[in-house]
Amino acid sequence: MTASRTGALAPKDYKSDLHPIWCPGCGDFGVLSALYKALSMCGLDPEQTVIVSGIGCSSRLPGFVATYGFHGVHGRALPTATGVKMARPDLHVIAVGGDGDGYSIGGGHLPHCARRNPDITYLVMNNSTYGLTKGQVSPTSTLPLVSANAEIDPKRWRTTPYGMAEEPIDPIAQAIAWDVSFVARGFSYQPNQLANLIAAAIEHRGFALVDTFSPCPTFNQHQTDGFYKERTYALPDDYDPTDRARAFALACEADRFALGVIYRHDDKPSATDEQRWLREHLTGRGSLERLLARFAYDR
Ligand SMILES: Cc1ncc(C[n+]2csc(CCOP(=O)(O)OP(=O)(O)O)c2C)c(N)n1
Ligand code: SF4
Repeated sequence: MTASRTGALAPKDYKSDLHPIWCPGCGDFGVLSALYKALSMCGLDPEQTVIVSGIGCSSRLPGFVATYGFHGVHGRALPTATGVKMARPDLHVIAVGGDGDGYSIGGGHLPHCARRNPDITYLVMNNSTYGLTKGQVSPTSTLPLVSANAEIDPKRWRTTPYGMAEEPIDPIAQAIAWDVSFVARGFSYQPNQLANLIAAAIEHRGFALVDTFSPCPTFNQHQTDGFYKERTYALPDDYDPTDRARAFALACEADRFALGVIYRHDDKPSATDEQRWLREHLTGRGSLERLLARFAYDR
């Protein structure tokens, strides 16, 4: 590894020896490059950093970063990452994955992670499809009900050739409703802005979600980079992310997607801090010994 001018590691120093095997044009390349930059901006020590994922194209990401990594079970990135952080609060823990992994099979973990508020960053590469399993619709797909539209190739949506009748979920609105303590949205075609968002999420104390539009050109012919370029806009400088009602209203905007830090609740106690307090408190009072003594018995 080489040191940058500031003495910190440069983005390229966080690259592993593995070259990404994503399709040409996959949005996940932009997310990976933004993550390298954010790790460098935050000056994270690779030996003190763990990246945890589930299963999916996006969940391959830990292999491409020269930190510790854990490629786990589909949908279980958050419980695994929480376990790592609670066992080793000194480490920086980043969970990554897709919208199927995070909002469908693993969706039940999100509200509880929000309640616990562990000090971890969660990066969701939202391509609105199941890329690795060849393009089924996902919980964030907005494929129209009837796919007569020539822009949508039915061969690419083999499991839903006539479109889809279900309403998509909105991960940003859900996260705000659950009081996730840092909620941001990025776009993989704006890697510099995304790097700033990821760096802010890493520096946030508590659970931070960065949902990123990360198009899948191979299987999602509907939510393409052009689709998001037309519909996204940057939040103005005077936007106040601590106003929860305003953030929720913003998340509910139809066909218009704000990019930036949409909501933050900085003074929400983090599970990491609570755990430290409990450990110190119990140890100080000798409660552990008293607890163990209750199990002693005379033969
Ligand atoms: C328990 C379990 N169920 C289903 C699968 C099959 N499977 C693997 S990846 C995946 C979906 C991946 O989609 P997403 O999380 O959106 O990630 P992407 O590939 O689009 O990045 C599924 C259903 C699995 N590996 N394990
Ligand atoms: S299938 Fe889609 S998500 Fe998977 S690597 Fe290819 S472009 Fe990326």
